[in-house]
Amino acid sequence: MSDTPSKSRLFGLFRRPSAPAAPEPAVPTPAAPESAAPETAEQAPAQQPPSPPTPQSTAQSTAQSPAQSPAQSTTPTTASDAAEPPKKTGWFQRLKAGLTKTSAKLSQDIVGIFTKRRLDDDTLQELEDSLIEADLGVETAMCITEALAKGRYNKEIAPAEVRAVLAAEVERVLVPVARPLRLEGQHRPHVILVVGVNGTGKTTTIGKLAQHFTQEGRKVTLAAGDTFRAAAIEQLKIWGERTQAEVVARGAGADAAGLAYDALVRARENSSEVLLIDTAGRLQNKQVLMGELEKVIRVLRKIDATAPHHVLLVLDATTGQNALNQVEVFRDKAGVTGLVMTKLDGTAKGGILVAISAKFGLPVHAIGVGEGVEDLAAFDAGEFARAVALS
Ligand SMILES: Nc1nc2c(ncn2[C@@H]2O[C@H](COP(=O)(O)OP(=O)(O)OP(=O)(O)O)[C@@H](O)[C@H]2O)c(=O)[nH]1
Ligand SMILES: [Mg+2]
Repeated sequence: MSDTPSKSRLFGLFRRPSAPAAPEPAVPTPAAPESAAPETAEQAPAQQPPSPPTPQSTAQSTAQSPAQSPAQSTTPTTASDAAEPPKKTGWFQRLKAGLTKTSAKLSQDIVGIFTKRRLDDDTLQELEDSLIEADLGVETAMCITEALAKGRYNKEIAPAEVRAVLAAEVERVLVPVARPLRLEGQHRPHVILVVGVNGTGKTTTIGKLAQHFTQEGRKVTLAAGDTFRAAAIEQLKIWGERTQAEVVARGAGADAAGLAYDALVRARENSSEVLLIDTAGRLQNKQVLMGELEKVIRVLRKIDATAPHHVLLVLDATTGQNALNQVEVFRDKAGVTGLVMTKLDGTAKGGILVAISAKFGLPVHAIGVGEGVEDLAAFDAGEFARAVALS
């Protein structure tokens, strides 16, 4: 398959640009939370790559209305869509590269297990162990071995056939959750609250989404709701400058719920279509901090009883099994409506997305495959399955 996604499958959320984008400098990421915010800082970011993003490629993500209800589609196909844009060395290449450790290990195991051996209880058990080690989750591992056993028991099986079954089963789990982020209804603004533990990529994802919505012609306001650190506020302001989005901020130490309230008032005043609210990273087992998120939501609802319209949980693909607990707690406390998984460009643990999908069934809206503004891709079940099982 091609590493350069065609515009048609380049996401419900993003499509290829009509014009190349200018190179962008990296938005500096504040240092890991320091002592000023000890309650948010107990888990260092799993990965905070210091390097700047790849210079912006010729492809910028722009938005397209997603697909849950075609009638809701808001992004027209433009004339420029007809022209094939310049090729970008692919995000899918990076996804594949990122998942190489996972896929190479699986592939090696499969060859080791099935070469010149019949498919029986022993080989199935060995395969199940290998799949669990790859973070795919017990449930998915069992589904895969069951699917494989059907009609093939006691027969020899080629490793390629095993990998094909693996890809098909992974895709089967992921298809229902691969749902582009969609601005539904007539909300003004659509309020998108972005939550997650420290360093997962929340602020960067907000920047990428702001870019995407702005390029779609929507007015965007950003709320610097990570009020713990001045550097976090600055980081969002830079994204605001870059994406021409107004940023509502207060000084460090301000009340996050009050800031969110102000931001929603302001976003209404300036007729924004989208309000993206950043929040401080917080560990899911910190009751007080989780309570603060609940307060943010309560306060927003004083202005708009339907807000927030999306609560995005940003997960770091390098985290591994802890991500399951993050999903559970943030879902219960903050009403997470969908997931974004970042850093899939460099992890041996990307299989966790399959386990999360099988367990929670929450929509996976997008994946991050790099630090650059274009490095947010709508999640594609088939591509992910192929990257894990067939590459
Ligand atoms: N490789 C890679 N790096 C990413 C991706 N998304 C974010 N990052 C990097 O991850 C680091 C943390 O990103 P932030 O956006 O600051 O994370 P955050 O969740 O806002 O962090 P806190 O506010 O400290 O909780 C930065 O160095 C980002 O550039 C991604 O998809 N791939
Ligand atoms: Mg942040």
